[in-house]
Amino acid sequence: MSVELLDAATIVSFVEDEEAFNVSILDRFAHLDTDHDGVLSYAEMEEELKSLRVFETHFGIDEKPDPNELVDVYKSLFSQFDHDSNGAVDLEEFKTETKQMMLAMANGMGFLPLQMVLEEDSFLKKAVEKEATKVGA
Ligand SMILES: [Ca+2]
Ligand SMILES: [Ca+2]
Repeated sequence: MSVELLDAATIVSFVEDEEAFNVSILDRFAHLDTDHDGVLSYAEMEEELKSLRVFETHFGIDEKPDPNELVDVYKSLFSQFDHDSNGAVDLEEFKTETKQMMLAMANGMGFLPLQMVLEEDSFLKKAVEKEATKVGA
């Protein structure tokens, strides 16, 4: 985990660079798919869902939720990913939903950069790193 400064433009440019975004999605998907069956079960998605929770905490939605409520939150996030409700998230669902969530977040951020605690290998962290290389180049 590290603390990074993140703004909406960084997220949007990361998501809109389709080639780089697809590579990150594939990477992340492969990492989460621990039994290598090509889809993500709820248990496999849990890690990702927890990192998504970080967003909500930053936006001030239930700061200290009780564990039971958290399970409900994860389950509803999972069903958001699972578009065809077959109990598993495939690569296409993962990609579409991740993109939508990141764009929704960018919309909610406005123009002011936010300080966020980012997990290593999370999409937001990758977005920040990508932006940093661009600035450095
Ligand atoms: Ca799997
Ligand atoms: Ca599905």
